[in-house]
Amino acid sequence: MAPANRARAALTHAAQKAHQRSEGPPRTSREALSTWARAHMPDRELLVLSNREPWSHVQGDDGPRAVRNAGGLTVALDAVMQALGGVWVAHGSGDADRETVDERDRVACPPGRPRYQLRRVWLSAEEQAGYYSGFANSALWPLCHVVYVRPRFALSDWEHYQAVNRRFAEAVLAEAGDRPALVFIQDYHLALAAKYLKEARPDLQVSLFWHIPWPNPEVFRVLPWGREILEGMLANDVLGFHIRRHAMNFMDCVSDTLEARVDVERMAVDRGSRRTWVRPFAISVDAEELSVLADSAETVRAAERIRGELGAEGCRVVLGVDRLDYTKGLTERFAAYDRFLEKHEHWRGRVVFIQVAVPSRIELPEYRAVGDSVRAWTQVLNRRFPREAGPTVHLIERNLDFRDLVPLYRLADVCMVTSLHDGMNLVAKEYVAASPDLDGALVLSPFTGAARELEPAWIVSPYDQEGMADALAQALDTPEAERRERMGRLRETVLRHNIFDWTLEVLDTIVGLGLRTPAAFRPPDAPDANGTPAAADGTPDAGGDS
Ligand code: ADQ
Repeated sequence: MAPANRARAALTHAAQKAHQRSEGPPRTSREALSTWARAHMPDRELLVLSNREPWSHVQGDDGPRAVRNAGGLTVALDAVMQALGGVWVAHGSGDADRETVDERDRVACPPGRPRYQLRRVWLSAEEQAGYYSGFANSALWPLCHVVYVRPRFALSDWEHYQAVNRRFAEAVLAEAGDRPALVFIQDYHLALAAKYLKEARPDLQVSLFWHIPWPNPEVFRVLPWGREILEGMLANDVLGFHIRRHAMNFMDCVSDTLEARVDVERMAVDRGSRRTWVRPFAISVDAEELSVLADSAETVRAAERIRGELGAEGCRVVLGVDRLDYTKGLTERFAAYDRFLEKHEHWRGRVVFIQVAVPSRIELPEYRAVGDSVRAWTQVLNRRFPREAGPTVHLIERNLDFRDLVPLYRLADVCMVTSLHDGMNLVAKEYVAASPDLDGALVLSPFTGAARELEPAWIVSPYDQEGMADALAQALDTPEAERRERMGRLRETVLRHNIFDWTLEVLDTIVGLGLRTPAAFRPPDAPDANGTPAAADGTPDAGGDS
């Protein structure tokens, strides 16, 4: 390298380091979350309930092998569970799961370093088809996402959904015994679990986080069992959504459907003798870990190796990373890419598009159709816009390990997130966290929860093909200084609020609002702010028999 170039490289490096320092440390570390949990939840067991298990066992050449079902949420809850040592109840889906549990269907986790118990619930193929593929993914998922895919409402799916929710609740109750416990339920697979839990144990503290959007009443009212779903959800003490809009939509649906007092100012719903607090909590990623991994020499080397393998030397790289799901706007993205190359000719042959797409819910026809569409578009684009050094579009249809995904984030000059509707979208935040050199640009759909926080992105509607093609061109054409400045602001936002902040906020709110709930709405035996148990009629216990 010539001395002038070396000097410039050193100055750039110094400026990046200074910028990274100015971003400051994340507010909550994994250790801080563990310390908080031990200090604030010492007297009750934590029970997490989710459809997906944090660890699966799969058959390997030398017998069962433990596989971590990674994801920001699993990692954060795993940290709390390791600190507190509770029980995680989930569907046992690995092909060696049954071989690895004890007589109570439990396996100690993390394997090899046991700190908490995973209690597996078994579902038959029929239950899985009705509860998961049926009601959860063919009725609730399209209903909540409002992307013009018509939800399917089948009575047998609904019956399986109720039965499986009850099965999960029974497993939680068996694990709780008669001890005080805080149950933290995840997502739309388990809308009814709280109701079954509270029927048996009104004193349990039960909360649900809903990871997908919530529709407005006009959309919601087509659900034949809308009343039952809302009643089930109102059995929770705290209900969390990613953004305020989804929380408000939920409260509007309650107002329209049930006899209940909806207090918009306090964000609380009172029904009979129960109160449910409704709150927004924006989920995030383990931003610091991603940033450090992306900054490592190993990642930089891997990124350059991939560049060579894909024939992308001298080219800019555009990236998409998604489950193959119709809500992610993949067809719209490919169509916009086609228009981009058609209209912005100077980029032809100078940009490579990498789409990493993990197959998802392939038992459903709508999902197989997304795969077909993406494969067809890849062929069309590669035919229309050939390049000498390699294909214009690379479609990688598999699940990548984080160590393989982060180099792609690092390599990408632009990441496209084009969801037609999305609760949050973690890919947007992962990409920003994994761009420590500030060399990147995010094209982001306004219909993601993430768009509320990531305003310096190039925000454009996936329904606007022309706009998306132009936004992509702008993201590539914008001078480097502005691109870096925008990425710097995005990183500041993502690093300031990580997945451990989210977990701490949710748990702290559950504990704190439990204390603030007026006695009239508190279940018998639940302690008030002074730790005084309430009397059976809900009034505070006078503390003696005099
Ligand atoms: P998802 O709809 O699954 O999550 P998203 O938030 O983007 O969507 O998370 C996807 C995760 O899967 C990311 O961590 C990403 O890295 C990973 N992933 C995607 N494709 C992959 C591949 N090919 N290989 C490896 N990993 C891949 C739901 C809601 C979202 C909400 C999250 C969390 O739909 O709106 O943000 O839950 O609450």
